[in-house]
Amino acid sequence: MANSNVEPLYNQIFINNTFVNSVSGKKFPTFNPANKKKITDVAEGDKADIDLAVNAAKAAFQPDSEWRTMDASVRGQLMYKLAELIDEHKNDLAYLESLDCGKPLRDSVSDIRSSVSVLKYYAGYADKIHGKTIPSDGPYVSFTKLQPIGIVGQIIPWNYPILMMSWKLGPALATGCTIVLKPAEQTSLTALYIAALSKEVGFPDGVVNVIPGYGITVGQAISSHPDINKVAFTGSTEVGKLIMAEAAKSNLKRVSLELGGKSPLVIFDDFDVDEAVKIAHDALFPNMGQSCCSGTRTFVQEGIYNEFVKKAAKLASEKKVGDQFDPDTTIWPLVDEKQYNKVLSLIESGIKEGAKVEAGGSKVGDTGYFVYPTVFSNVTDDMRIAKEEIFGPVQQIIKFKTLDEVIKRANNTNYGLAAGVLTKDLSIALKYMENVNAGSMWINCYNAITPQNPFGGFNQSGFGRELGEAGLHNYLEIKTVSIKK
Ligand code: TXE
Repeated sequence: MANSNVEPLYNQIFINNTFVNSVSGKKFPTFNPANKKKITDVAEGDKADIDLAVNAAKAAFQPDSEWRTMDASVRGQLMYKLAELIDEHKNDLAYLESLDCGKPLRDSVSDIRSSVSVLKYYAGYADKIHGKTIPSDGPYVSFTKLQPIGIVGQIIPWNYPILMMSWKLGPALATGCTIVLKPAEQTSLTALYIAALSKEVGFPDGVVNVIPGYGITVGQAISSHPDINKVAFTGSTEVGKLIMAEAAKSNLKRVSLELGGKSPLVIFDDFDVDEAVKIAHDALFPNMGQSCCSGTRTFVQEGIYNEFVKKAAKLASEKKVGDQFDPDTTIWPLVDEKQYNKVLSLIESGIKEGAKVEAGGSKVGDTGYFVYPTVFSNVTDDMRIAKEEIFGPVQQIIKFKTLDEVIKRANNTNYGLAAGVLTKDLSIALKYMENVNAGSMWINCYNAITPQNPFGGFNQSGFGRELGEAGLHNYLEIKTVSIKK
């Protein structure tokens, strides 16, 4: 493995607390996107491996199993221990995460800290999940019992591999489900490492299973599996639709989807321009723009538009492109060739359709998947760069005049994941908040994502919420019990 100081390196399938090769014996490579060099080969799962993992998860979910009979408080303690162990291993995990997906080491460390917080937050919930007593009509004493939904399939993306794993494991473990998780094919290594840590803290066999592989094989086997009770997915809207169709065709498994976005960040001219430029920059460029809730449609009111564009372009141009392990760099590679080509072709479309490049606008050499931080002005709502999710470091600055106009334009999208507004006028902020369709609404800030705040989408950004108390409901069935008096 290139430049690694992380030993052992986990690159097999994890089923029943054991690392094994795939049934087919096949493997697939994983690469460092900064130099396109192979890191290692990973065991490639397929339907047969998913069948084995589901059998393990089913055995772990039997009524008399160790997991089902464990006190909920002990389940919480196990989760807390897992969080602490992840924290202890954060240097190795961060190194692997950065190597595999290209993000800088400090961002990987920060993702791991957030993941630890998410797991601890949900660990606290394990013994606080309860139903209600109901004053029902008739001669009954009625109450609800909230039960774990059962065997859950979880399919995660490559942009925040560890963090997305924690968002999925946290509520599933707290509610007492058993898990078959597929990491993205680009970034399997840290998921397998965390699987090893889950064994070390003492989760019973079959509770956590991790099957690397491709979407079309492993992902499809999860979403169509007759014995999986629920699938949770984070990824593209296109694949979200396929997963929902498979879930419907197979066994009507429950589905929660966290999909793409084209989030508006609206800046009124009563707001300090320098602060707005900084907030808008940080709403988009972290993680090379590869975030589902990035503020990619930057609407700026006409009075400050020109000044804003000049300052935004200057800030983006100051970024230093380079290796994820060099602490002096501020922009890093995209995850793989597919994303790189997608981002470059959308930049090209912006230029062709008449938007003005104020910064960047091209690739950086050919060593890795680097793209210059790009700022477009003169963007109109009908351009592809204003409509499609770019998932790269590309900012669209769009001019607007009035609140009513910008509310309509902000809602003129198939998505609805997040929205932001910067203004000193409370009545403007409140009207915007009431009328713009988005699962997260950020006023005078952006990316206020915390373990306590529910996160998820309106429209084609998906449904179901992750994080917060709401995140538990995806993993629970309500059983209503009535006893005759
Ligand atoms: O996504 P995919 P890709 C968006 C973003 C990006 C685009 C494409 O715009 O440019 O999607 O990225 C698994 N059945 N987001 O191609 O394919 C796949 O193996 C079941 C937004 O990487 O959706 C991986 O584990 N699973 C996003 C996961 O789905 C399937 C994060 C995501 O991959 C599957 C990532 C199938 N048929 C991309 N096909 C966000 N919401 O944060 C693929 N997968």
